[in-house]
Amino acid sequence: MSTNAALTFYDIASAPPLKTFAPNPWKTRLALNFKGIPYQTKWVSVLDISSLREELGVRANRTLPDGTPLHTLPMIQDAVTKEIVGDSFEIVLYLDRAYPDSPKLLRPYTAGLTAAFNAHMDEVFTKHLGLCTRTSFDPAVVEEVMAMFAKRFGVSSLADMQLSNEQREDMFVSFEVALGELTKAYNHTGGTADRVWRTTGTAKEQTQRSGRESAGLFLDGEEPAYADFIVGAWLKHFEADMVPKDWERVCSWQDGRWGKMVAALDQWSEMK
Ligand SMILES: N[C@@H](CCC(=O)N[C@@H](CS)C(=O)NCC(=O)O)C(=O)O
Repeated sequence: MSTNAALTFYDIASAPPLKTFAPNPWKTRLALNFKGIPYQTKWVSVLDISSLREELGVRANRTLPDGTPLHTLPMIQDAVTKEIVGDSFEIVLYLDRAYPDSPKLLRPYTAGLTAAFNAHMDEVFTKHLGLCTRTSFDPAVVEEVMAMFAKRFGVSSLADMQLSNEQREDMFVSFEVALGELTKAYNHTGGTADRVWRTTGTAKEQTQRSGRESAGLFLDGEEPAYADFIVGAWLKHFEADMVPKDWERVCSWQDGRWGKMVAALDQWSEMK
């Protein structure tokens, strides 16, 4: 782990050994590694994010339903430019601007489109977070963290939010459908052709699948753009916080696309 890089990346501390697990910090980790920018990680307890941001004078970028500001990570601090950026998408804009000689995260004229895609993916994956039944938070703080989340959701304990087997099964189906919709973007078919992702069902549906066009593992072929890191970051979160057999189920969908994609992101996943 480098300790004297100019750029500091603040990530949420996991259980030891420290690793990225939360989706938005994953977006930044993948982006920094892809650009090859030297950096050091500062691991922050989720309970200390507010005090850290307040100390550094970085405003909250999320608001809870009751209007309370919600302080989050990732955040980066660049000792060269003296800038501190505390939102994963703003970090991308900053990195492409401040490090113009490194590979671009955003292709020309795609910032707005990618921002909309980011918001959409956050919504799609957040809706299925109930399938993540493990947690990567440090056991030393996990009880306090769960109590904080329960308070946020207005329940006395997160156990009150546990899904029944039937609800869980429905959520799996909904998640498979949602990732099927996303597969249409990878296969460049537009928005109507369900046959491009249905790998199960009647024989008729299966034979319809021939003739599709596949772009490859990433949205636009072999080279990833930031939009791929958005999807990859969320997948990595599900991989970390799902029980292995549930993650394997996700990996079996859509011709195994998601497991292959996560494996392809390994080269930009190093914890520095
Ligand atoms: N819009 C922000 C959202 C960041 C965010 O929601 N981060 C989560 C982790 S993925 C967080 O720090 N949560 C702290 C908490 O919920 O207390 C960004 O893209 O950076």
